[in-house]
Amino acid sequence: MAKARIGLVGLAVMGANLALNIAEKGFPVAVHNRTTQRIDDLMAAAGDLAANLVPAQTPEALVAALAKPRAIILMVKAGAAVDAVIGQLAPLLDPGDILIDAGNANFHDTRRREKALADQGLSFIGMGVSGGEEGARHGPSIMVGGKPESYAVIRDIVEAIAARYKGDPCAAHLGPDGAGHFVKTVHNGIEYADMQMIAEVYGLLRDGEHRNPADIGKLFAEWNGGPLHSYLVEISAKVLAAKDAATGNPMVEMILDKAGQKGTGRWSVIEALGLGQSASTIEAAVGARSWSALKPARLAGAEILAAAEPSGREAHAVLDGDLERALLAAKIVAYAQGFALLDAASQEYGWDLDLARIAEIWREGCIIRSAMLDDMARAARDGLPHGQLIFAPEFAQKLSAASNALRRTVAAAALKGLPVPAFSAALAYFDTMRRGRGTTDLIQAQRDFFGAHGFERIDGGAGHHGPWGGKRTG
Ligand code: 2AM
Repeated sequence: MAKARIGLVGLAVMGANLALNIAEKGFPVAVHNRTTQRIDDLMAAAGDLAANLVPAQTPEALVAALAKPRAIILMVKAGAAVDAVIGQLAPLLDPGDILIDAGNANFHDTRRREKALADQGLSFIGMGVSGGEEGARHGPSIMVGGKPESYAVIRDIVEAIAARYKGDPCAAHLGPDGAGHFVKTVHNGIEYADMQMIAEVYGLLRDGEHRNPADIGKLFAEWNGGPLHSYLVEISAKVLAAKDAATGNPMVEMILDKAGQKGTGRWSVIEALGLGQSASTIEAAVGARSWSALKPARLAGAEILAAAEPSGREAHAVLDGDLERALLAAKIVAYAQGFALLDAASQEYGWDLDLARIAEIWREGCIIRSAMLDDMARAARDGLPHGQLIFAPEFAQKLSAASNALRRTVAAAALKGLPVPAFSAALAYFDTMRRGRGTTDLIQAQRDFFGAHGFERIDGGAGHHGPWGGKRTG
């Protein structure tokens, strides 16, 4: 048999679906998994596509099945498993061969692996893949980091298996080493914020307006026909309409309110802080998931803090129209913070990220795909004033028009005693960025008072000290 164009290791759900996608696009793909039963299962389930799958029972057989230069996709558990598989394969490979990590790696790991493998003459690509199981099978969004010449070897395959937006593949080489995995991390961070904001609307309608899930789901389905059109609003509508087969209750009401997380949201926040930024909407979403895990404490808190129940909470209605605009405004801020984070990292690591291209490859295939990303891509192409998406004319106008709805929503939530951390963070950022004069003059004075840190004067010059006399303590 002719040699396979590409190899794939790791045949859990994502890997198996990606292998079928590659096979379907006409590329012979050699497949391997540590637990070989998964190889047999895939072959059995592949139907006609089995003709393009080459089962390899061992890493050696996998390597032997590949045309040179060999390219092998790793779709194994992020972390130690990636290093373990690299450790197995690298000694079997020749200079010029390429390993491609398609999992959700921390980009610092990707940079480390790229360096280590380069020392052995091997190429390493960090490839972010978004779209879940369905995307992997029928077209994900693919964010590639690595050497351009390595990407050139697999580009035809990557573009063939990616989702398409009006014919344009949702796949791109975004920069060297960890760039692809970093962009995927921020994609996931934005996803966290987007999901949290939708959940905050759900909470306001459920606990503030006593609306049932089916009713809220209908509202989301309506919104999905307008400017909020997006995969996450669409699936939220479907989720809220679903009934639990066992009890007949709305499915969502049978689900424990404790959200899981794997790390990409947290990494976004950590990287933002490390770069001197604050992706506060993403932080709010990550924090909300962490707080959700404190279920027993929250149940206790409902009793211990019962006296704090706000009075007159029914008086502060939140209106559907306001909620729709509030979600739009908050979502724009979340994406803006995500793009600002990408820009900061791009400068720090010398990646030269093309923000417009990133927005373009997120238009289809990935979890945050939405109508708005095409507009964001256009805005980024035109250049973001001061690097801020919220200053781009179209978005400045949209935000300004929706900002009072966001304000009323956050105010109503506060008066009702309902938490909306991501909405609140979005509003605080918006109000900070539209005020030329902030309040850190006082912070600088405080710092100078206790630490003699000095300050800049508005009439010029740095390193000034205030008239605090001998009162300084440190
Ligand atoms: P398994 O089926 O043998 O467990 C997701 O867990 C995927 O990562 C699975 O394909 C799993 O293989 C693989 N995986 C996890 N840890 C691994 C390791 N240390 N070596 C090889 N594959 C691993």
